[in-house]
Amino acid sequence: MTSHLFLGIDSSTQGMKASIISSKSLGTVIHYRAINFDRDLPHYKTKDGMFTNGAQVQSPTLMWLEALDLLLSQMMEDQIQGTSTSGQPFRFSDIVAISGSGQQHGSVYWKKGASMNLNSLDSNVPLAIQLGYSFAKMNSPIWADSSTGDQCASLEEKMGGPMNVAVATGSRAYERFTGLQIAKIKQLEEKTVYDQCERISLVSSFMCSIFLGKYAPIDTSDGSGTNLNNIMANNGIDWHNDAVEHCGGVELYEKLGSKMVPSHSCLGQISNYFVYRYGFSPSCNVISWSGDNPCSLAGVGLQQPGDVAVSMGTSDCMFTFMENATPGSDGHVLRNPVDPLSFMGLLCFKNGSLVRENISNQYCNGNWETFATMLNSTPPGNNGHIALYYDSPEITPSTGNKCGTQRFSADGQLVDSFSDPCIDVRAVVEGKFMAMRHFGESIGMDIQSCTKIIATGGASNNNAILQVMSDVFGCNVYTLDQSDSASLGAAFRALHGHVCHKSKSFVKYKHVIPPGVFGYNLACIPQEGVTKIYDGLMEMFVTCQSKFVKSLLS
Ligand code: ADP
Ligand code: XUL
Repeated sequence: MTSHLFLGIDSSTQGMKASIISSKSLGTVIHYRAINFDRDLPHYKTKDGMFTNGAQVQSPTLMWLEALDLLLSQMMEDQIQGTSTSGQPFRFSDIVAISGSGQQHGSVYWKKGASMNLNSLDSNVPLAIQLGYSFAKMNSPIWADSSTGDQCASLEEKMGGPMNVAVATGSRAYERFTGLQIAKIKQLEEKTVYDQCERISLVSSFMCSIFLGKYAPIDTSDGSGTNLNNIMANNGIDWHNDAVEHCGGVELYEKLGSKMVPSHSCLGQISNYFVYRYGFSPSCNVISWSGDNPCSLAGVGLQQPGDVAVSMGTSDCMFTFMENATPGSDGHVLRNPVDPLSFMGLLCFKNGSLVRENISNQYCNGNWETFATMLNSTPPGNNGHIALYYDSPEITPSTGNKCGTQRFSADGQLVDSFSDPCIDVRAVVEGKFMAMRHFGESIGMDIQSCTKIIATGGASNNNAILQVMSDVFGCNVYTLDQSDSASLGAAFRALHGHVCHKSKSFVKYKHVIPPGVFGYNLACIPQEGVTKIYDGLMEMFVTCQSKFVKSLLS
């Protein structure tokens, strides 16, 4: 019997990754491939996939297109050679549905007339070449950007304060959220970009458009990262009129597309480009793409209220399944990507893997094993030493467009440096998890009764880091066989969307991807008596954090 395959692609900050699963054995990833932008596409000259210019952070739009062709051609080679991660052969022609995941908030500006190019893609010409002139802006602002402080202030003022924006859209105005990025472009680049642009996509709907060969709508879950959405009405498919008109004027409705769609929507069949160039079946369904954190939620199997996951990719994120929305001044509420009636809570910390990497490069020769050994050589609680490393402007807590590092001795006094680099290694890890614990509680995540955390993303490969997570939260930490939950979640969502499409109605995610599919591996359990050390440290940590943020913002 032919197996039905499902493909999920993650277009993330530092790379692009693909997972193929089979309906026959959902627990096995048939094939996984990843490319890294800096390494595999060095001619774009990105650093960690980005161009950073102070608070402004962008990525080259064409790099994502070139990456997609590179990834698929590598996979086609694997198919021909008969090599796959699982040892099981696969064929693109057996893929019945595809979906994907995009780094959240990033935006792509299609030039007037680009839809014609998209509708008539030539399978003989690489995407980055034939779509080379299709964009009003060659670099896309991405989630790491924090240059829109003025636009945030203006939206919050217009809507009657941060809480009003949060209640309306799920989050108060955040610098990286797409609506504020659009507002800035409209103000600064009106004639050259905004007026010339016929459509604005998120990274997710941009990549989905390529697969569809026409503009794809934005899904409700990733659309919740724009500050332009109406989080409550009609299961989140509407734009919020006040926000849209303030950020981009009435013309923005057309540029965004009339409505958002639930994340499980089937949007049509794959473009002939992929049929002729890579051998996909013309009947392959394209399911709406979504954000990377929403896809990770699907990939780690959060299925009920209270389930918590921590993703440690470029950014560190903590997210949870929520039945009801209670947006507040910290964190975000998004529509849920696997259940259109419920929500997901999200906290995002910008200074995640790259800050750990900096410490590792500085003190551990960039070797993660040395990092783990140094971490383990220091006692939990770090003898009271605390430090905050905001190499780039932090999102949670918000430091606006300011960055910096502060270290504190056990009595809460500022110090220039620690006596031993091992203290820095522990401080960078403990500080992140204490911040997560603090902000998690403040947005109503039930940290006290949480019994398990699922860890994912690049840094979840490091058990010493996971042990600190387990100790700070006082609960068991689990990992999945594949640490890239975003592309896996996208593949699961492809199957889910396909089943909903076939059934002509919504089918519960857990009926399609049963909880038993997620082979969780117990990575760490809290060490006896250690969580108490962090219970005692939390107050001091929060005081140091507030002091530092205050000094940065003053
Ligand atoms: P993204 O999806 O945002 O592109 P990934 O989930 O692929 O990011 O994670 C990439 C990050 O993972 C790298 O920046 C690296 O610092 C981190 N990483 C990879 N392996 C380890 C490890 N063993 N220990 C700690 N961090 C790691
Ligand atoms: C989430 C966020 C990042 C990006 C990139 O709000 O800004 O996690 O999704 O991973």
